[in-house]
Amino acid sequence: MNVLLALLLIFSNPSEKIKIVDPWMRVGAQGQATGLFFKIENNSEKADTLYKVEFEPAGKIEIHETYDAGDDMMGMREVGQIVIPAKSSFELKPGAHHVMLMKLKQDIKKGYVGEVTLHFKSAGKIMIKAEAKEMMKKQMMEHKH
Ligand SMILES: [Cu+2]
Repeated sequence: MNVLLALLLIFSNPSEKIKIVDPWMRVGAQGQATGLFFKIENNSEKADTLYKVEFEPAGKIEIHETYDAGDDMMGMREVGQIVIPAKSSFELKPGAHHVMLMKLKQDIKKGYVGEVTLHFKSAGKIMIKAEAKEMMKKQMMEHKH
């Protein structure tokens, strides 16, 4: 067990300057838009920037932030990029920053696994697989038996 743990640490840590944790997307219908979420861990000594996302089934992709539009309304607006400072992490999640997958060319159904390419200024291209899930607020309920 200790050996295994040590091996895991060796293989997972130092080389991965940028690590993507728990990627997922919300289900969506053809022609509509949906959200892509994940946590970015920057283990390097310098800041890095996520500036572009590619996902073939989306006709248009933007990086969004959510803001308080007053009157209990939430708005979304495009931000060109996300900067992750050195030795820190940044979480994209519902109600906050997210990747907007727009003009979907197909339905994204529950259980679908999408291949997404993230572009970072320093770390370059990182490929991830994001599974489609139905709703946002009960990620914590996944561990039920
Ligand atoms: Cu959005």
